[in-house]
Amino acid sequence: MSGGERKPEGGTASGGEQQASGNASYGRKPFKRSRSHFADRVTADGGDGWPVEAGRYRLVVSRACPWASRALVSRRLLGLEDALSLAVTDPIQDDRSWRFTLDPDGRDPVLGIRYLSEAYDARETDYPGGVSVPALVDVPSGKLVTNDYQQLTLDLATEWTALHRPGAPDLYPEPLRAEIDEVMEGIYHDVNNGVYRAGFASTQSDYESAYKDVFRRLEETSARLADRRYLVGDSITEADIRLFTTLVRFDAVCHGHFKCNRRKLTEDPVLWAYARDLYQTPGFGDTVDFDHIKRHYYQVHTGINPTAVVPLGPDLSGWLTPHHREELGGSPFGAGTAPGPVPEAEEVAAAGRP
Ligand SMILES: N[C@@H](CCC(=O)N[C@@H](CS)C(=O)NCC(=O)O)C(=O)O
Repeated sequence: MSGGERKPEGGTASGGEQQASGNASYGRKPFKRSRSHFADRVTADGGDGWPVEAGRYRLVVSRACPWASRALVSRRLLGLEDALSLAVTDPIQDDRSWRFTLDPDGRDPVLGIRYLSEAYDARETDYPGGVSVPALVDVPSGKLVTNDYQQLTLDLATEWTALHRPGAPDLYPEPLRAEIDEVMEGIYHDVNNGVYRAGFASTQSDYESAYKDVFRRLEETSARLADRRYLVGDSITEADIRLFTTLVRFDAVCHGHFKCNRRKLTEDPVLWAYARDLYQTPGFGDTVDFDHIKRHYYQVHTGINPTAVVPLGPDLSGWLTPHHREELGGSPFGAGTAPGPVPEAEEVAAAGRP
């Protein structure tokens, strides 16, 4: 399939069979997210052949993508910017999927490739599946190592510790893991993926069941967060990162484009304050590009937005207003400290910020 067409997630208007992307599909069948094909892990002991090593790997993301955005936040919180370099794709895929058109000559300056698919092809000839972000690429060989977004951030937190900055928080503390996993599982099914199930549903009943899951879980989560600053324990964990990446997209894309419109994020005082608190925490909001987010969803998913017109709203100014969540106690980084400023080359353009 080298060089061949790779349809983006939700990109077809077809009501027919499953689409070409290996990651997601809709037609008359319920939206189904397929599992990551490449699940090698980069670990401290290099058990899969990929040892943690400063400068060896490149993290390829789209700032539009919630799954990739988890890794963007983790990398910042853990201070891995120097050890793990970053490539940001154009938020709009073409028929060969994610591309490096934001870079000079349309080529990633480190990997020297124009399409992320070239790293997939370097790893596996005739790989038949879709190309997805986030992706971790081995710089010396140009080969994709993993596109397993679920494991990737857990490994950044627990396997990359030798390269963490001084004062990096523990995002997956051992004693809290069972609780974090349980919270994340419900949030994954009902919220992170629930909004996609609602948005890509092609039958009324699939849509309604996903919609109900989304709001039932958001209401439960709102109640949980009413008197505690973070989801688990007293500090930011992986669970907060995963909830944040959907909440920050909620009013911009999930409410309108994905028809999750029972209420906006801004209409739930607890969740809205929680999301603002995280947005204003170094390492969260400074990775978010609302311009990339809106253009990606509304222009790429032509199956559900055939005109590809991108809405001008919502008004983003509220993201910077006081949240008062510090009154609930807890401390964002536990015994650690806040990350330093965003490296200049990684700053989000003004168009993507409130
Ligand atoms: N589908 C991926 C999860 C990450 C994902 O879905 N990323 C989206 C962007 S938000 C993607 O790259 N989709 C492929 C495409 O749209 O071509 C997986 O299961 O590993």
